[in-house]
Amino acid sequence: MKFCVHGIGYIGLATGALFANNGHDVVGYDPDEELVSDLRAGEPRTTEDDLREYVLEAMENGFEPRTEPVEADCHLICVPTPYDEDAGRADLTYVEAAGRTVADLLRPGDTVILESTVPPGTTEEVLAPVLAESGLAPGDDFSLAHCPETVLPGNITHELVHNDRIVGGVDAESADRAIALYEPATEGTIHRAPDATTAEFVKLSQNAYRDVNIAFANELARVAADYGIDSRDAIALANNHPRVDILNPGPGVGGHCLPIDPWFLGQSSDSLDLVKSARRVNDGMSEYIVELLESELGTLDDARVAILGVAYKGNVDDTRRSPGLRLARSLSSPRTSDKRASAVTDGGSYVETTCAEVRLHDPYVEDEVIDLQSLDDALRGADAVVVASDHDDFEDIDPERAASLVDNPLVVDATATLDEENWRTAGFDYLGL
Ligand code: SAJ
Repeated sequence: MKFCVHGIGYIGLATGALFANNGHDVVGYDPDEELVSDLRAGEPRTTEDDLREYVLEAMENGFEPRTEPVEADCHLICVPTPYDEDAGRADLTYVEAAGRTVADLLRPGDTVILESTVPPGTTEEVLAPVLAESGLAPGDDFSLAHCPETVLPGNITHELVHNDRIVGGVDAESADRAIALYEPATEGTIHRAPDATTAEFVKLSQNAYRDVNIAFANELARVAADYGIDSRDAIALANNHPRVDILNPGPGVGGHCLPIDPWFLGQSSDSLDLVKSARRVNDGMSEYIVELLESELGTLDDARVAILGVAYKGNVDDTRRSPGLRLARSLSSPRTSDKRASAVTDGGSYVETTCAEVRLHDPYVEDEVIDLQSLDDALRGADAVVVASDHDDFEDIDPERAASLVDNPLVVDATATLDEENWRTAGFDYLGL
């Protein structure tokens, strides 16, 4: 069967490779010429080695990256759906544009599947009308379904094949057709949702559930600190119960999915409450760490803070909505100091504020815009060290060497990545969450 994948970023690339490696004839269409030429030259943009191998295998199996879309029996839409902060809504520009591209190529009997994560109602109310501009009717003349991707960055190749999937069609035949495509290519169970909107809702619920669970862990971490106990010990013990599975506290929740999907879920509803609070709790973790540092150091005035990890989580190079960068922004933005309070009380005309000097280190990230330093440069003269991504590499940092470089041996291990005992032995004040 002939496939055209619209958008060969992270998800489209992997999904196109999946179908190519399962015997289909797949074109990966993307207007980004550099992306396509890199791929054609055998250079997929990924730090995941097994995904690279999987894509290269797909190229040998005929997977063809192109800057022009083609007619196909199945059009898979895997385009980005950014969150428009100002509007507080999903930006569906790319979905609409992909829909127009497909509409120009659509033939009776084709199948169109939307994989991008979208607010409930998008397939039926946004994509279907765009596709109908072809003169063909969704459901009657061609099949249209939503089959959300659910792969975990860092483990994509395994999850692509093994995860269960949810499929919802605009009618029963659309769902049948989509299920028939995914079933032979994957090993997980393909679950039929009653309709496309339910499939969209389910995907968003999965991510909102995880965000709420992490928020609960983060709240427990703050409460545990008030009792002087270790939240991770407490959570591990609590999780021995057969119906309790609390996630891990950390410096906040980043990435393109968990911090955004709760807002997509509530986009056309006034009923978000717990989910909204969870977002606030998770976003508040950077400020919590700032307060922790302020209380340990007395003041953040010119304090040098080394943040280890600007990727949004361990062992990935993605910095979108990264907790480490959020913490850096909080530390670098001027804060009201006691001096300012007295200046105001004294009726002084100047405002004195304080902020820390932040150094960033991340061995996984290459980014021209982010000013990253070597580990030694970040640690040299530091008054505090914060670990904000659980990269495996950080487990190998030698605490003795770190102690010889810093000015003040204080470490906040927000991701529980370091060996507490070794760091304490090296002379560090070790704080966890
Ligand atoms: N985090 C914690 N504590 C935890 C687990 C995670 O603070 O116990 C933090 C991470 O450090 C990170 C953030 O949460 O900052 C998100 O990381 P993640 O590994 O939980 O998830 P993502 O965003 O990489 O991928 C999620 C996954 N969704 C679920 O597990 C329900 C993935 O399966 C989805 O495909 C992906 O979103 C997506 O594309 O929607």
